[in-house]
Amino acid sequence: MPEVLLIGGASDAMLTRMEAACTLHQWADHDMAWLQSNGAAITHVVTNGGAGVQPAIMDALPNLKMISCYGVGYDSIDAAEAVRRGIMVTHTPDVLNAEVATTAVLLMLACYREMRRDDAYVRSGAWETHGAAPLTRSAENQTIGILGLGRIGQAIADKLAPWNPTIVYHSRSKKDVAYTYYADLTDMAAACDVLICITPGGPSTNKLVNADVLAALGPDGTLINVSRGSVVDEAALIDALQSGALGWAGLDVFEHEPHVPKALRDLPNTVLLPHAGSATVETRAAMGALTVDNLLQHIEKGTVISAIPECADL
Ligand code: A2R
Repeated sequence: MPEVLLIGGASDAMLTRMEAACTLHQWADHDMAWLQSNGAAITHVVTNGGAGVQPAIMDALPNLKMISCYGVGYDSIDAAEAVRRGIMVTHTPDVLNAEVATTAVLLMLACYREMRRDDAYVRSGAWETHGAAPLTRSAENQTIGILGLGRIGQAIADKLAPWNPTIVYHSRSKKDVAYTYYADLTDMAAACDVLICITPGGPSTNKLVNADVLAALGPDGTLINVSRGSVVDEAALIDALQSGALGWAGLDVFEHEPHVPKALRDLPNTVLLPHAGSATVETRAAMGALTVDNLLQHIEKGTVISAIPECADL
């Protein structure tokens, strides 16, 4: 049976299917010394977007043929190096589009309608002692900028339709869509009420949302990040939220997860989630199924369902 290294967790359903078709080694049970002795037998890795495959692990797997990544983002895997070594890498696009889009809309509405504040208002008894809570802002008819109009970005635009937004977007290339394209992110931020980040992580998007972009979004602006923490300059974000240069932030991702700076946790104008964009039972099951489908198809036929773009020609 092919030998597979599992980095990170897997559901029971995933484990059952994998254990029936391969010899599964769990990285959590081993260390680098074990890998140096046993790595040559391993042909496949199953990992997730957070753990990826660190360079030292890739180096210790000279016969690695395929990496199946659970998650659409794969910035923790050196894709160029994988291609150079002829290693196929797959991920789980599309099956999480709707869920991550729901998370983005949820964060945006929670900011606009002050869900945290009003929930605390009821729980503290303040409603009974102080009367009605202060008014909130309407999320209707806003100009919403999508940074990264890909699969999930489009799903977010679709899901926002009932709030009658004007959708605009910034990405590297102009798309064949009816929304207005901004070649410059700061220009787009200046035109927006809300900026929603949904690009991949990695070097090309590192701190794309910097102090200038946040200042352009402005005191009445709302930043939503459901992409990667690295896309936003977190220190600049904290400064902007503390000074009032930026109004609100709804964040699912952070620079050094699971660490979230106390300054962000203390701010009343933030809504924070623990990287839960796709974290429902149903969507995680679909992601797990596609992760194992890719693995088993590669083992059985040498083909895959959803290669990362860099590996499309392998
Ligand atoms: O490359 P383009 O022009 O198609 O734009 C892509 C955009 N993007 C960028 N935009 C501005 N500056 C960059 N340096 C840059 N790099 C990429 O992000 C495209 O519009 C979008 C990505 O779309 P998809 O590849 O379809 O990814 P998907 O499935 O929407 O997932 C996005 C990310 C994942 O990589 C995870 O990090 C996260 O959502 O869950």
